[in-house]
Amino acid sequence: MTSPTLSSTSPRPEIVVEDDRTGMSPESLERAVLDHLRFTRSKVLETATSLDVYFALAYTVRDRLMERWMATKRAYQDQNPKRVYYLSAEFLMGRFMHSNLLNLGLYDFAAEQLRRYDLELSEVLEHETDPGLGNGGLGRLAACFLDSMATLGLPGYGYGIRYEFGIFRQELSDGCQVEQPDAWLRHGNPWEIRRPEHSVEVRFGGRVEQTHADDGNLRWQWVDGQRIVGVPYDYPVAGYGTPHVNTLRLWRARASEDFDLAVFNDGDYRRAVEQKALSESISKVLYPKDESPAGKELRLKQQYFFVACSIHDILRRYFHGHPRLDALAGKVAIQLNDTHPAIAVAEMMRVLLDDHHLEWEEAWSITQGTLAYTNHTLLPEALERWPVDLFARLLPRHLQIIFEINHRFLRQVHVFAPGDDARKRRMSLIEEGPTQQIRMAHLAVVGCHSVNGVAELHSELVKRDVLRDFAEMFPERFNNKTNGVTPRRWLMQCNPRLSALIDERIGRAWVTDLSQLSRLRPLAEDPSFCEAVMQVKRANKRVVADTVRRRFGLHVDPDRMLFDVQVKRIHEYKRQLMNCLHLVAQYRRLKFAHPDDDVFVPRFVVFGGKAAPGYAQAKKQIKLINDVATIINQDPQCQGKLAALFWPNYNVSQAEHLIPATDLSEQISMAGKEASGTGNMKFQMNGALTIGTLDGANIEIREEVGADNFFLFGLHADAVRGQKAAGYDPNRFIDETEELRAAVELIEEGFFSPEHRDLHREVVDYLRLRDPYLICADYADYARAQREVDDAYRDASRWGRMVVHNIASSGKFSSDRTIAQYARDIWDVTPVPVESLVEPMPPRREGS
Ligand code: 26Q
Repeated sequence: MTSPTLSSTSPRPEIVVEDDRTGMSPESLERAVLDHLRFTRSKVLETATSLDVYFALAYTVRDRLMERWMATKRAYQDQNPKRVYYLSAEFLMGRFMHSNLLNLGLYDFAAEQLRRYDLELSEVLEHETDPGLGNGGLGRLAACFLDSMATLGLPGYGYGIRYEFGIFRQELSDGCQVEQPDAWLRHGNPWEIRRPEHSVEVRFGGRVEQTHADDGNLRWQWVDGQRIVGVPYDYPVAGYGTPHVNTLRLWRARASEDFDLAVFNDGDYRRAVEQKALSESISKVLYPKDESPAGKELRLKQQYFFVACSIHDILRRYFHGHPRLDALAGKVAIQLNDTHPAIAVAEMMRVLLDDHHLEWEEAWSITQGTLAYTNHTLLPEALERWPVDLFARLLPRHLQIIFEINHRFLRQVHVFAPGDDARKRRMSLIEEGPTQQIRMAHLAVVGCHSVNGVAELHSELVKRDVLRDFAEMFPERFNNKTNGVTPRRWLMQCNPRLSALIDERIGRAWVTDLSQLSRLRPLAEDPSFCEAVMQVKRANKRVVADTVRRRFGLHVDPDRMLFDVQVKRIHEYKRQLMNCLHLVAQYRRLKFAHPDDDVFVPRFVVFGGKAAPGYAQAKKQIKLINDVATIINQDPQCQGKLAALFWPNYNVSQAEHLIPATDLSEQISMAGKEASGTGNMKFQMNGALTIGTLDGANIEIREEVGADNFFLFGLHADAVRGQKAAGYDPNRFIDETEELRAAVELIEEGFFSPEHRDLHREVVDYLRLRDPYLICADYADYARAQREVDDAYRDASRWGRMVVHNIASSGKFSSDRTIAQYARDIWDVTPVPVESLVEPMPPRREGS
């Protein structure tokens, strides 16, 4: 599909830095914005809307990334290093403009310049729609990883899908979640560049033919079926403090032209148009993460579509410098972000066998040497499976290859454990049952040289539970890479006040070496520094309090109230319901138990997060939280003491707003269920204290900050297993725990749903009869830890010290550390120098 470019026929043009066009001086920048207004938006200042200004500024910034982007591509081409490809069905990038301004050192310039036209940069930035091409943690992790790869100067690429509709926009109507489409491309997108010359054709359906090759060998060929074209859109990913600009390449599905012609010529115009729309529906919408990922045909098509396009593209780039495939694993590392791209195992084999005529053994060793897999879940019901008959219909050749992989693999299992048929059944890539299913996690483990979990506990549990048999057979494959987050977006960008304060004390090397934050530790004993940190916190809380008043008409006192925040997807295992029960208990205490309780620590309790549209239980919890919040906020007795809010449409931008203003971070999942969590790290970095269980990366956070600076509660993972094995009865705990019993009864009697007293009966039944995530068993200890939170908060200087300890101990949780470990242990890639032809801007301290 690749059409010739100029460079393939003529000598490569030198990159010329036209200072006039892309200069960094205030004059050039001003000229550029005015030019883009005129020539790109057809406006002059007098007629421009602030959306026009946003676009003119975005193009101005983009122009200035271009030289660096081309220089980076040139450097990678010339030096031809081993490259790494991060395949992910989701990239939750967040807005681009702010971080690109910071990376180029242009933030202050832009702010000053706009001010002269009476515009606030922060308001102009609000025009950018937050690209929500992900569900939550896994998609955001992919975005942090791209940031770190660029900043570390690694030749890394992201590959994914350019969904036309991202994760739905969440509205609340009478306290219930309502999903609205997210048409994020409506106004156009200045951050992407369409690259039709690198389009790739992908096949679905058809059949497998056996042919005799000239060399006398038998070959398989996948023929006929429907063909769809993947058109790539590239996004620049700028590193910080380096000229590196890497690429995120997202694929859009289009009907292929000859397909169009053929069907249209049939004369059945209506069918032809329908078929075309059907082909293009592949990249139409991001699937929300469901409570049970039932085999949706379109989702499998999405997965194969982006994997096939990406592998094709990766090999095209590889063949530039290498005539033969035997060097592939030395030149290409492909990381699979969960099993969503796990079909890559079969696709790689198909390409090597059928298109390049390699022998099975060689193809297999190249495939395994190239691919690596990251697991992100311990919930057995969340492991992906696809019905065999669906595969037979859409990907017949891949099915054949998977059966062959399985056949050879089960022979190996037989050698490993002769006669252990139960083990073979457990390990098979094919699950037997009423319908045969392909187990994608098994395919990934068998086809990859590395399998990693995302926090120490998680990686241990992967070996002990979900993939136990595999860990016994291939122990060397299993490893841990504890997640991290980028300190650029999650500290420097979202919390300029705290960043400035840190700079004052330890300089700004922390931005690219977060371990430097440990130098703040001695300052925990310096009351003036602690007070300065708490002043920053109050300033950030005031900003949020202001938003809360304007948007929700709710008055909260940022100077007195503790801001207590739980933001993440709504899921039973994350236990938002336990937090809600505690909120009810707090309310009861104020209202009935001790109305003039003067030791009551005033709190503003914030919940936020989306529920999968089909996840009834999660949606009931949203409604309950909203009903409880409404009663509390209306009650005069709560004025200034207790307020609650379900923050609608939680996304990356809202996180950037809320996290810097949080005092208490709720990380309260049932132990053994949260693979890692990454929100926990963002809160810690921004000086929130954590109330949490021994789950995921909480354990490592607590290890870093010390037990005294972390509010721990709850059963640990083994005790959870013990409870369950012993026949768990939630009622016993409800009866034993007065505070819990009273809270449950208040909900049960319809106190929070006066119009419809039975409304929350189901949530109560859920707790009394099932409580699968042990909320009742953990409640008393949770409430105890919350009382400790109150005690600590009442002692302002103690709290300040704890906050400083938390910030100072967050260095481990930079995604730079995580990526350096992937690069060394799994990918074997090293930084590539890029000589910038443009003058780098000295990184500057940015204003708020
Ligand atoms: C699957 C099938 C059909 C539709 C959707 C899905 C689907 C989509 C997204 C399944 C899972 C996801 C996302 C999972 C996820 O975000 N996991 C989180 O990954 C983080 C990064 O490693 C961890 O920190 C979290 O603990 C983990 O929950």
